[in-house]
Amino acid sequence: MNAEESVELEQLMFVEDPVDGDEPRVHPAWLPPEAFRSLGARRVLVHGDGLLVDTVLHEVSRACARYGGRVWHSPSWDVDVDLVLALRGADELPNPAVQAARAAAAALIEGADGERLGDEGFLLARAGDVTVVLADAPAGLLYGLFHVVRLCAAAFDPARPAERHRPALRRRMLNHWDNVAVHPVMGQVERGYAGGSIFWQDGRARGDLARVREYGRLLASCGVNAISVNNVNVARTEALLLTERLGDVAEIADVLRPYGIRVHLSVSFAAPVVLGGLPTADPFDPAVRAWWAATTRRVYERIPDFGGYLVKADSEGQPGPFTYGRDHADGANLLAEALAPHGGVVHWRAFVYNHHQDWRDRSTDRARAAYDHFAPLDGRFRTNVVVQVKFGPVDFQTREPVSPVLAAMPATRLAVELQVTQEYTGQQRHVCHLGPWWSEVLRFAPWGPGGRTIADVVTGETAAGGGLVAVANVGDDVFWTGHPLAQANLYTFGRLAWDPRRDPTEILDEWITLTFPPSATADAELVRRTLHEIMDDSWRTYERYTAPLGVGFMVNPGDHYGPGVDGYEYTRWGTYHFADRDGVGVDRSRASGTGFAGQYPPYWAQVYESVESCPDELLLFFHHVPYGHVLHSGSTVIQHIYDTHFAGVEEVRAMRRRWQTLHGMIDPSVYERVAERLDEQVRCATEWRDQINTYFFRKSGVPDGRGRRIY
Ligand code: GCV
Repeated sequence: MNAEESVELEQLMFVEDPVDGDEPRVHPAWLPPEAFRSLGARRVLVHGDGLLVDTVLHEVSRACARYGGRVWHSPSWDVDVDLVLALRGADELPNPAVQAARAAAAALIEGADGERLGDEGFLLARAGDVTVVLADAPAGLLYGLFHVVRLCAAAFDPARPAERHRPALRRRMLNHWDNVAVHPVMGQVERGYAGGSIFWQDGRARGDLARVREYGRLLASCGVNAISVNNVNVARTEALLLTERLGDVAEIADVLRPYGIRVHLSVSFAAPVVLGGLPTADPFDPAVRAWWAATTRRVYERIPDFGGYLVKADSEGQPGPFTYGRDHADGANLLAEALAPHGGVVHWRAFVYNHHQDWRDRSTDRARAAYDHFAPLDGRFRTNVVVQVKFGPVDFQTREPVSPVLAAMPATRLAVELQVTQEYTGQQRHVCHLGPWWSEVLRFAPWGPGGRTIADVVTGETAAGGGLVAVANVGDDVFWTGHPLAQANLYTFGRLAWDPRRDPTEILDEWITLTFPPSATADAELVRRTLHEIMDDSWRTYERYTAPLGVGFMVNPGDHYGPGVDGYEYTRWGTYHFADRDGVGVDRSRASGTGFAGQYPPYWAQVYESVESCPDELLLFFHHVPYGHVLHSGSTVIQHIYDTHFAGVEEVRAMRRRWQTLHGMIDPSVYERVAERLDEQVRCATEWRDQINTYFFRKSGVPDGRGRRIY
């Protein structure tokens, strides 16, 4: 870079240009050019070197070219600047702005318990008239830059007090359930609701990775630093990514590296057999261990910063250690041993259960399975194994208790797995902002109120902490996520993974400001207020018109969209509600049920055990009760079902009316896409209401106390 001049504007990325001659533009999500207006109008000095510093320079250059600012890279002479972004360890320069910035920051850093900023942390402070962002490593500078973007003009407020930021979690990861070869049932992206994969198409890697690069930029801006690029259900073609097709993975890693994102791979436990031609994949077989060691070495030769493996084993038909009479610690440790010399990790999923259950068998409880398999293994996993636990004991339902596994393995690194892709929460056709739900999970105190929380578990206040992981929700859709408002779930995940204790409504507010920048909106306040009104409580609205009181899984089998009250009732999947003429719900108490309630530490075991103390919203998860049972709310179960279903549909209609007030205020293509999806949400919520109410009316014979129409 020529220090004599402002940095040349590099080739514009495709946010400004169509991806392809005839294709529609791709929506910039929460990074529209306008979000950079405040930054782009300033005089900016960047000091330091490295791949991610180049990314910072590129971002600043692009913003300045658009909005009239200037950028310098490590000038050794005096320049008047508004913003300095500098690496603390970078060469001393006779540049007064950099020196002043360092001096202003020094006291602050050393004064605050001497804690260093770490690889990803940064400091923002004012030094005279200048805003200073300092970091110890290039990734910190990149996160600091995006912080300045989020703050807009507030980053330059003379009265702004100094701030230090560090991610609470080291690994903030998205799992893509993308298939390389189109799966005959699950398609290109399993549980994907936003078109095809941005990585793969029709059996091969996409040649053009511009979109992946743009994705990396979006992820870095909200704090995500790791992704896995293929489905946890690893079929033949996908298995080859580990060996023959490793080059494709390397290309993706190359494109994401400038944004601080490491690539991980889902692998098949049977790889030594399927790819290596060995007769066994037994973790105790020396040839198997040697195969994993050699294969992993080759992966690191090609991708030196490769993150590690993700494994779904002995689950829903995937191979695993049970075949060889070994347990999941044996299986996970096999891969961990191969990754350890290179600094990689294994994310080993705890989603293991019997998916060939007999619905007549009331003693087997799918909710118990993860704990039964994994809790006894606590302390047996190598330190580079992260046991990845779905947040609830069953399967990403709209409401479930928090998985008891998360309180049962103090000597194991645990990660919580969330589902950003809205498989069970409206499939990106419904507005369902999941931040409040995730936050509730992260704030849950499994040892009792006031005690340590799930956020503490994943950040490492018990064992080393395994991080936060989520199943991704993007595809090649022009809005990335199908429903434009579903972008907020992706953004919120990243921000919660950076700081799991943050208020999700505040995060949503950030997303609104970035996505609909006030400077580009006719009535910014109206837009903000309306979006909060529509989105803040939308998860609870979704809960109201779907399966009641935590019972879950009243969805259509297979695609999991829309009501199917008995869809899973007589199947092998272990997800039942047991509704009869007298009552509904699953008895999971120790006294008379499956005993699942006893998997919690004493405080919650006791709360969940009794019908009297169990919270209303989980009542049917833990108990089978008569329709006339009176809830803490004062309503009976049956009347609660009717009331919430009528209310839920009204709330969705109100969402649609509110959205209509934004007509003409925002990008017409966003307006139209959301409007169209809200029509579908009203239709589908009405269908839910009528099927659920009618089902329970017919079962119970109890009429609605308010005489509304039930079919
Ligand atoms: C990737 C649920 C989904 C499956 C998914 C599975 C999992 O059962 O419906 O599509 O498979 O969870 O998390 O492994």
